Amino acid sequence: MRIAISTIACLVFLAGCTKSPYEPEPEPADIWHLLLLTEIVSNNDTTYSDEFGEFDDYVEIYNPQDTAISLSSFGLTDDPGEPLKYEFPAGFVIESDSLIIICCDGEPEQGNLHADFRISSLGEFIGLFAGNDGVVDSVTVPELEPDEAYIRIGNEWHIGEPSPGNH
Ligand SMILES: [Ca+2]
Ligand SMILES: [Ca+2]
Repeated sequence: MRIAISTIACLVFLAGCTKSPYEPEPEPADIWHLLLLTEIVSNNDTTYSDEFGEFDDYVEIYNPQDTAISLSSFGLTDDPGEPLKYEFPAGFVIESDSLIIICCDGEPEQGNLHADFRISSLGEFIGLFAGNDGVVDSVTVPELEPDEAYIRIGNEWHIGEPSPGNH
């Protein structure tokens, strides 16, 4: 029986390897900047508190599209090798022209929009991924002082005043 199973597994593997070299690769989904990272605070003393009154690290995300976008299968991460470190809740939608805040507090038990990682105030990569389709937006945050924000202005990033949930 063990031999039979391994033979089947081998055949399945071989079938996967016999794809014609002349078939075009599927086009990658056009997801770059579908949504934008707009503001990151990694050293939050008094800027923004979550629903428990805690001043946590946070990431602000903006939907610049004309339509609402479902974040099912999207992930937020501080590790490019683990795109889905935080997975958005199934069915979660970001409305058109709207901003959302994800608390990066390492306290996923506090609710849907709490990621299981924190952002180093010394600087760190932050990326928004569309499942396995690739990166939607990413930035390397520099070292930040208390209550400084790393903010997107157009396509450039600057250290500035935080405006959580607002433009
Ligand atoms: Ca919290
Ligand atoms: Ca903002």
